[in-house]
Amino acid sequence: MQLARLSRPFWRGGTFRTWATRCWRRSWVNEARPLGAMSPSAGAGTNLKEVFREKIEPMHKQVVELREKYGEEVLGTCTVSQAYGGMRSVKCMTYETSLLDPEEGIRFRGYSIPECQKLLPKAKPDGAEPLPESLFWLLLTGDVPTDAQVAQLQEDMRERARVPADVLKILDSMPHEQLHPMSQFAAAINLLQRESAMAAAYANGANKSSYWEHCLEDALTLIARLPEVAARIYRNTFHGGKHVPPGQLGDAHDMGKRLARLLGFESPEFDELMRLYLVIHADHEGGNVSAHAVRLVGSALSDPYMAFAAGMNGLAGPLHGLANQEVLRWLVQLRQRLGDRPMTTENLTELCWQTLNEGHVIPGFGHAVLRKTDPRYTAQRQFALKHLPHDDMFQLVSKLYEVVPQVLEAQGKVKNPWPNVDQHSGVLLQYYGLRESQYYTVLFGVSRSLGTLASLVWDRALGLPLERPKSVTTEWIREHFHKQPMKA
Ligand code: CMX
Repeated sequence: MQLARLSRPFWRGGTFRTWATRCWRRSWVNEARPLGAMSPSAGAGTNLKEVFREKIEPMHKQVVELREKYGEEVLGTCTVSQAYGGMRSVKCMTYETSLLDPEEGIRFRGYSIPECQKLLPKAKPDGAEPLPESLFWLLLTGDVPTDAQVAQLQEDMRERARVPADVLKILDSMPHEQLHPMSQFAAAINLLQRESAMAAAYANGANKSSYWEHCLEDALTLIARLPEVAARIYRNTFHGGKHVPPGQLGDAHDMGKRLARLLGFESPEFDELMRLYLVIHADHEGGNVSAHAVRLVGSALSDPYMAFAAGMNGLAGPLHGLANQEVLRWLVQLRQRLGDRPMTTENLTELCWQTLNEGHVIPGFGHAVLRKTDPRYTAQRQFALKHLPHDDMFQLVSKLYEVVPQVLEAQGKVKNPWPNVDQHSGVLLQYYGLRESQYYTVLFGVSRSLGTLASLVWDRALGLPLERPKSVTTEWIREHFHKQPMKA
């Protein structure tokens, strides 16, 4: 009885067993395109959809048991200050694909960034950075994939990758100089939405137990198409609309190299940078603005395109993903302000104070959760030390690592004075010739599709309900606490 009551939100109108039976039966007869170009010999072992399908029942079971056992336990509380203060540290949601520790930084399915760099499959023959598709596999299934699994996923993605011609035409006709690349990006995602399998299935009365399949279908198609969309925006806005025809991509089999080539870059080092970039920006647990926006909008059963577009509008804020654009602008301004003076601690300290006294934040430093240097910053620093140790801009960033935390600590209000991911990414991109900083957040967005959409598939697989927290007015707070005795 207790179990049935608790499990109701997951599979309304029945026990887990009846729900699961319905689900499996439906999935055997489903008409959705199987993942991967299934060759006769390809078994479920290399097919992402089939591998994922097997993960759902045990996960459901675990959630039901946990809710039965601990459903009435308090996970977190919310004070009046937290309600006014952006809900910092309020534990009130679950998110399966990654977890952020304030001291240690992000772990993708339990693996730190260095562990992912070591364990995930790389490009053949001599790639050193993980393949983005391998991270998607890990985020979705929780397993480190084999080379064969990644190869099949890549093949499937390549088949989905072509963006419809009329969508490209609309992108080409946008007012590129007036419209920020992130506005073009969000608009493009909404334009692609007309092909949503989830929206079509819902309109045709699909059963709730099949939502995850349509959601996965949309996630894969959208992720596969984002490199061409992103590159189109870049070439339209900054290179007079001269495009690299996707038909000429040759052996660009993985998402990183494909993106690099479509953007117009030929160097194998830049391919590696794109792979690293796509992997480290993919996911940062569930409460950040972009991930939470995707989850929130998706909870209304808006399809993955709609949900992801919402997340991208959130990523475009300067306190979130747009910080990578702001960092490069700030570094360039710092160099101008420095003029002929040497890059000493004293001179840089003075210029950092100038930024603060002008009423601005120092972009690329601080974090709402992290309390140490962001491991995503460290991964990029290691890439720089390997490939561009003598670059001027890298020298400046390295020097700021020594200076800014001291300035922010002296200012006395920042909870975390250490650098975050955005402090370093622009420096690497400009070194290889991608200098248009207004574009940087689009690359962040392409990467974030891997994490937020993997998570969205789980939301639908677990049947998570509509998000609807309770809000109160200031008047309510005044009245409510006025009537209660104050703590001594
Ligand atoms: N420079 C100057 N002041 C800063 C600061 C920085 N880098 N970081 C925080 N502060 C200030 C805050 O603005 C706040 O000031 P007020 O009390 O006047 O409002 C105070 O210090 C306390 O803030 P906090 O609790 O330490 O930080 P928050 O959780 O409120 O904000 C963040 C986190 C990231 C928005 C903030 O550190 C910031 O603005 N950093 C610069 C922008 C940036 O790099 N954003 C990218 C973050 C990573 C990402 O999402 O991509």
